[in-house]
Amino acid sequence: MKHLSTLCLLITLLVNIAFAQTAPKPYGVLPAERQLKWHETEMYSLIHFTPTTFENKEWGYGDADPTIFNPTDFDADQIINAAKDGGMRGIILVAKHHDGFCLWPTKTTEYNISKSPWRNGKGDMVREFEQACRKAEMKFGIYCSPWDRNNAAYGTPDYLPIYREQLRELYTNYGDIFMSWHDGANGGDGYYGGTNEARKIDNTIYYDWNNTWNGITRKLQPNATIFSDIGPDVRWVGNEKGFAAETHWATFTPKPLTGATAVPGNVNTETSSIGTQNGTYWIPAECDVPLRPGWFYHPEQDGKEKDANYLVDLYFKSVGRGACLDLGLSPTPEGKLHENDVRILKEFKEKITYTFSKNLTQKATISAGNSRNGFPVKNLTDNNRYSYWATSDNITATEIIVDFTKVTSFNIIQLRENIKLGQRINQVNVAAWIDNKWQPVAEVGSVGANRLIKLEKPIDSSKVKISLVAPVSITLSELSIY
Ligand code: FUL
Repeated sequence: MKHLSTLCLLITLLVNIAFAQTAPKPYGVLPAERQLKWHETEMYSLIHFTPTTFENKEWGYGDADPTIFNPTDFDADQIINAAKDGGMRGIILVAKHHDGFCLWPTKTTEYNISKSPWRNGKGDMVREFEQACRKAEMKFGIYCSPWDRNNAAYGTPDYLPIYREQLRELYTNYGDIFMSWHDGANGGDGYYGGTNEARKIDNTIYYDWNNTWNGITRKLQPNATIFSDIGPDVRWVGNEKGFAAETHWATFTPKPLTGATAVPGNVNTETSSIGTQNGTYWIPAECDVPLRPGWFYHPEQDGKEKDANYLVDLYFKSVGRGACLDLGLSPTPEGKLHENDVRILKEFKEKITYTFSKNLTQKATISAGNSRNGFPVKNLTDNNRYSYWATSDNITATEIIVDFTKVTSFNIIQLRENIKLGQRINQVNVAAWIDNKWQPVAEVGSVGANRLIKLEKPIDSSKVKISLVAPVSITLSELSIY
């Protein structure tokens, strides 16, 4: 008896070894750990609040008297909690905008918060935002504008060491940041130490980004993703409307606008919303858009905020296309978010929560045309973006059938790839079993970290068929239907 069971065990072991398949080989370029974390963040907010708010402008000229920066009721917790209640998982604070005013007591310029009456010149607004984030368990990121319309040295070689020192201060004194954000607005007229003139720079070389990023950011904040129009970790989507292209590749081969080399300031952003299938680098898109018409608060824009339904639509067109949504928030001169903004954020989150409250695949029977040994379809419904179902190496097209057993109404199909293996899938066809036959209901050309397919109207059907195609074996980590 004992021998028999040992024999059985041995046979099972041998069978397992014979049929076991190794994990599929990754395809193309892959995300770094910091980029995986960024994808998981999905939604965060960019906060603009500087003397420009008090001037009721979008771009401060750099000449505002620091004494105008005097929020009477500043409350970082109110702002951060409102963002959190809107479903944001982090914020990026504009620590310095183009006007050059630093929200922290920097040693690099006199034009900073210590010259304002706020907290009697003893305040540090970067710190207050950072601490409010830590308290609310929100990620914290920093935007420090390279263009500085106040600084007398701007446009000369003396400015770069000043800017770099500002980054050093910000990356050293405020804990771990998840994103280091660099806008692309550069040069033009400004105060520049009182000269009031136009200064032009060649933004492809002036900031020497590679050395700034490799020598400072990577060293001081190795977990932060770096954002600019070209990456290196996250690319600008190419519009400030908040959406990526219908087909979005996290992989990207930046094309130069002119000349041979694509560098920050010289990239054809027309292709940025699509990316490049099987591109050279993993540089997914961030979709930035302000909640209000402008990035800064303007009282005359009260009532002109995007409403919750509009935001839900943007969510589908950004997060739902494998990108992230960066929603701009702008405190009022009092130093809080306007009640309209707070309400809209809350409504937005409620709508998202309600939309995704009942995943119909949880109770359905799922089968696949092919399943690689060790990578079963049950991985598709375990709510884990990195566990996955996969096909054998030679299978590059197959189908998954979701059987609800009874007629069920749905209008959203959600797919996720395990992007640790690259972005593979390039065709998805969805069909529903209606009138005793498969009828096509949707078709998309990319999946990536997340894909939301929203049907024009709800469909009543007992079965759904998802046909998938990739240049290599197919892998999918999540399949949900709502
Ligand atoms: C742009 C800036 O010029 C705007 O003022 C704003 O900060 C936006 C987020 O980035 O490049």
